[in-house]
Amino acid sequence: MFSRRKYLGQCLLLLVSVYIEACLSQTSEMCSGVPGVPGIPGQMGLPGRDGRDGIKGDPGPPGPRGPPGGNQGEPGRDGIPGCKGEPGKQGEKGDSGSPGILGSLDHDLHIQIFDLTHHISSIVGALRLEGKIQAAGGKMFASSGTELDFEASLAACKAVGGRLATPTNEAENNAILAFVKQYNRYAYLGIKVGDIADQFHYLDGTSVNYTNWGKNEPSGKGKEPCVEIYTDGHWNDKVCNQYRLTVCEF
Ligand SMILES: *[C@@H]1O[C@H](CO)[C@@H](O)[C@H](O)[C@H]1NC(C)=O
Ligand SMILES: [Ca+2]
Repeated sequence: MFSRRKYLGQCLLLLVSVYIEACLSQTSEMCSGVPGVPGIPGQMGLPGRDGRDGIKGDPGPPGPRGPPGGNQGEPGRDGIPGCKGEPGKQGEKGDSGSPGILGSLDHDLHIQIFDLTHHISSIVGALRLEGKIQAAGGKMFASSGTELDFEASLAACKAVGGRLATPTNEAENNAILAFVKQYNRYAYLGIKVGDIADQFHYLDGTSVNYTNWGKNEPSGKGKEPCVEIYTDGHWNDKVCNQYRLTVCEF
């Protein structure tokens, strides 16, 4: 009995000491044991999924030259300019250009032209007021008041930069008529018979597009190669050596 109880006591004591030892190892490092041997590494896992695309890399070096026989390449750039050539021969003079529009002119020039135009129209106005000038259809007519034969009248008008008065419509005929009435003298016109009798032309050879013949005129049948204007404005073919009022146009 005694020995069995003694054995149980020893067992109980052992249990208590093991328990205390276990409790102490949980609360103090002092109680940790020697590290164990490392385990065997595990097997390699499955490959991961593909990552996202990276940024574009630099271009690689040029490839090797290809075999001959390819298509011709683009033309190369121009070379260096060559030496200056000999000057060419001077060309013929061109036609003079048309006058530019006023808007493109210098401001001062514009004012000068304006003043000039004003002065000219003032002079023309004063001369018209005195009956020295008759204007019609862009032409101006004037008379010396003197009487000359046809050739001398032509020369007199040319000498002052004009032409012998030549009516191409009723307004111009009336402008000439004003001087004929003013001086009460007939005047020669710038119209003459051509190579064919009774065929009258302007002095530059072009055919007439306006006539104002009097009754039964022209009557000369080529014997009266010049034309005079009466004081009623009608025309008559006439010999050229008479003295008639000189009327010019400008
Ligand atoms: C004849 O022609 C001129 C210019 O060519 C013109 O000014 C004139 O008005 C013309 N006359 C007639 C009657 O058509
Ligand atoms: Ca006649």
